[in-house]
Amino acid sequence: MNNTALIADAVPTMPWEPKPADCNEVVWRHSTNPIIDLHPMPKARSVFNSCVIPWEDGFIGVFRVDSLSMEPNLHLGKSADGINWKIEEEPICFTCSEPALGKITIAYDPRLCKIDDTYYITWCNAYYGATIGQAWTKDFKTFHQIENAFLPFNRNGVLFPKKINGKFAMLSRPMGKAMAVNYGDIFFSESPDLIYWGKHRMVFTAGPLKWERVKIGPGPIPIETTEGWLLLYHGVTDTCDSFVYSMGAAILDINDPTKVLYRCKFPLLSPERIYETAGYVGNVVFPTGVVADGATGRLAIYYGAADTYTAIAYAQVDEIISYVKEHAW
Ligand code: BMA
Repeated sequence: MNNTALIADAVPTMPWEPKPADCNEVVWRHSTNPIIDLHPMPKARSVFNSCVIPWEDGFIGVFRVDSLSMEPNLHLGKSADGINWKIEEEPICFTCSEPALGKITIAYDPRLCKIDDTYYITWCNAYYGATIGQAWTKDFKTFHQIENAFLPFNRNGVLFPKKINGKFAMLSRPMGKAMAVNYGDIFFSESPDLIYWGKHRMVFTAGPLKWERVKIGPGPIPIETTEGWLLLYHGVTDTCDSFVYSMGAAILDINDPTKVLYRCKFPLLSPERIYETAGYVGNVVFPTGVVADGATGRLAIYYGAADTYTAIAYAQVDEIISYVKEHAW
């Protein structure tokens, strides 16, 4: 019987490890993290900030693969268990009827979202600066690129897995031109057709709490629950010489996600393990994917670690909801 707040299909084959007896946290790490190490295939330096989804009897994912020359692009991967991945050597080839958009030079931090019978990929796309690229597929064989959602500069375009009030809905993080200034807050936008996006509304801004005071951005596709949309997001703080990226959580109203019902004052996962603290960019925990099992309320959260590795963390949705409510600010 389904006795969890999670509203999702059952995923009996999803990756899972029970919480270790000595763990007092709401989120715990997969015991053999990282699941994707450096140089996982001949032409790749690293794979991280990627997104996976149940597919046929196993899982499929769109991966950020940084090449040997460090250019990021999007590659398809398949897995039977969600842990051991076979990632294609060549980037996804998108068809696009718009010559101005069709030549992808840099693409990173993909999200993969199923709405009805279609899979949508959104990513950080280079078009006179970072903006949100969009494409769809029904079979993971042909991929149709459509318009960018927004003008530059924007990062982290995260679709909701259902239309809201009859419209496609997206969270994103508008930003300034330079990478390290004009920091980001989380905004909501809606569209009748994925081409024309509007009704942009601020959802929440980087907060006064130190761990997320510099910038925030939406993480994986929002998780539908009886309590509202559970949003995992990244929050960034600064130190004397760098940034620290952690994962936080908030609960948004189910019919009007611009309303924040609860926002947790503590991060749920921060860089602590060596694969999170040391790498191409140290001290980065960057969640971009989640697999949710509606039968048990289990979550497997996929996150990029130190802009170098792919790792998994686990949680129970009901435990996260209680924790967020108990520690809301
Ligand atoms: C963000 C993006 C992510 C990256 C993170 C930490 O702005 O560039 O791809 O993981 O910074 O470097």
